[in-house]
Amino acid sequence: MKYIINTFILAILSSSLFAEDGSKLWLRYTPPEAIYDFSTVTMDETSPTLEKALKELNIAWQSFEGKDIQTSKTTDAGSLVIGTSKSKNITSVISSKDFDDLGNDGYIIRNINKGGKQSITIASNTDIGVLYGVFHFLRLIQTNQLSASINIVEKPKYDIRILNHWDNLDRTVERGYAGYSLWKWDELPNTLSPRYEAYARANASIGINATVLNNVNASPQILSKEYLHKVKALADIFRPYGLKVYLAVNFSSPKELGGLPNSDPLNKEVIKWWNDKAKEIYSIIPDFGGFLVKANSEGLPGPQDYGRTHADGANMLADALKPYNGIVMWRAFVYNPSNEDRAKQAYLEFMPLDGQFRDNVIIQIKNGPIDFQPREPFSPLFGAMQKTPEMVEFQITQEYLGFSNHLAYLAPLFKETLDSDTYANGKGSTIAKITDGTLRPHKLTAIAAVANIGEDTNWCGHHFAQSNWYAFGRLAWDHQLTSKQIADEWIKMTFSKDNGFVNPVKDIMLASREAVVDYMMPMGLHHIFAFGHHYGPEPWGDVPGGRPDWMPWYYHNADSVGLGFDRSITGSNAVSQYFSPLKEIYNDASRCPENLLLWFHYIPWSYKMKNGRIMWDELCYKYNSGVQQTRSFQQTWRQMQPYIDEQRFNDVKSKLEIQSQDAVWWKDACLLYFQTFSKRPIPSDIEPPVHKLEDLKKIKLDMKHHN
Ligand code: BDP
Repeated sequence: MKYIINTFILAILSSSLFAEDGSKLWLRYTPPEAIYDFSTVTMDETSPTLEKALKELNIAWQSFEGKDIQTSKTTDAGSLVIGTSKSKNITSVISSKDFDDLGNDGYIIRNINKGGKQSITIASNTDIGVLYGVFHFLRLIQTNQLSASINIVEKPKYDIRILNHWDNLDRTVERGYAGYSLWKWDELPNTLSPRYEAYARANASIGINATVLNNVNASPQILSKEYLHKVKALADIFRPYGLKVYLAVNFSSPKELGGLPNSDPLNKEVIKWWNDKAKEIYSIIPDFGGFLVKANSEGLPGPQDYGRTHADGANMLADALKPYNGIVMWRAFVYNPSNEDRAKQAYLEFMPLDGQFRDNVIIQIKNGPIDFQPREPFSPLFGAMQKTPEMVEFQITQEYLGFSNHLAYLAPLFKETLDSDTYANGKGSTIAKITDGTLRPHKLTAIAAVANIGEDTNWCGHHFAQSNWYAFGRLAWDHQLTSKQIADEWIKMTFSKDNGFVNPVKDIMLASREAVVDYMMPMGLHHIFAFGHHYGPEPWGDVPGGRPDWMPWYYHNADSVGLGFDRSITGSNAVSQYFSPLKEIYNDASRCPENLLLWFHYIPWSYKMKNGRIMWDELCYKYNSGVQQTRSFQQTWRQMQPYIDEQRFNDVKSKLEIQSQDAVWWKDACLLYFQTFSKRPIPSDIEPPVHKLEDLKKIKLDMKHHN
């Protein structure tokens, strides 16, 4: 305690009520209650990454104290010592044994008493670990959590923590709602936007160490020499922040870009083309990460075009990258318009290939078996492929959760998947433990998410959408953090540390994803979005001649008797893809979790729910509760005005208004439409619809997209 009083400088609380545009993300460094004195930082090494660590400390100190930090090579001068296990300053106070378990990215933050002088030491095996440690230290200060007895040892749960940008070369972003792409391909490699470094820095601050720059629906052009040099320019900026570059590749590149007659993975010329391309890439970008591949999915080319398997395709690319330690992330997002339930298809295609992939291939699996819906059960492929490394793909961008208009804090969704027990290796085989190597040691562990980042000043369109980028990074580092902890630290750093703000806003965030589920698709309903753009409801949607598995009716199956998709043993039998006891639980409507009931079962309108209500009534109450929640978010937010700057207060206020109106739109559209089948009244104690079904059916938003 004495130590805190001696060395901590009390800072004057200054509330930031001036306008803020959100561009600083969670790196605002507003002065906390107590600041640890790091006016002089001791460091006896140098490297581009360590320079970034110093630069970050300087940004923070400038913001806290209005002064630059000083640096010193000897420990006598400063009360903050940073360095790697090669530094003399570090090895004189931390035993080499302590570094054994840290791996590449881990670090120690420890208060060390040397000859009566206290100092905080941030140490790692590598300079990137030091940078991560510095960000952790600054986070502790900003959230008022730095204690005198600090002794932290951290290392990430996954080796590769990667963002997937769905950015096209013309700078549009597929499913992006925050403006054009950050990557200004036309100007690269000569003109370098300052946002490239800001992007890398933000990622490093939450431990994200990898990024796929381009859309999975990849243009072959990205592999041209011209573009590789543009990619190199970005990689050079990202490198000191530990951020590795990867590319999504089009499987037909040998044909489309290389002019070969085909792209058959067993064709010698094709193999040579990829080998040469890999060599070229690594000569330009020596630490290039590898490829992400979407093949034979939604009309994209792939090995099956030549009668080959996903393994044939993935292995050919893996062999080309192997000499350079590159990897292939091969996506399992595959489905065809067939009679087979779409939810079953990835499993059916990939299970027979288990054990056939090279060891530098990892299968990237969307969290649910369909497609990033507000709620899905987890994909049954997790844990099922016993011999193949698997990674989760989340979607941070809110394609199916109200774009950048709706406040939906997604940590609870991410956690729901990661904490799901697959029972693959018996009880306790959570997806987190399967994919992070705890239960099955694999050479490769990784976790991915589709980014929500664009050129908008506030990066993500909605100020609160920043929390989802943040939450993904934090969970990729440590999936045991709770959604609440993550929200708490994000709010304190992004908005205000005042409890009058933190607590109510945290409540909004924690309730928000469930509210979206309630007003869009409660009880396991899914994919009843408007065609193409997926904004707003269209349960009646039908495009004559269109793919059935892109139509809402395929999923909801409403008729005069009931609602839902029968995936039980007597239905599509998708339940059988899960391990026991889940398959039995999901198969039995009375045991199936009610929040997935209509996912796994076709249920009569009059079916009795656990709370005694009939299914139709419960559906009405759920939609209504979603609407009421958005209203309560608005009410709470209105009271937050005194705590934060006007600009962000107003931005969020108007987005909450849109969300609330959209929630009513969803409720009315779904209830009025389903009522044409159920023929039952909407319970009198819920808000009656304010729209007419005919009017809602006429809404056609001008947003173009293929499915
Ligand atoms: C779907 C999106 C589509 C993507 C596809 C994918 O609607 O734009 O290309 O996922 O993940 O959800 O490949």
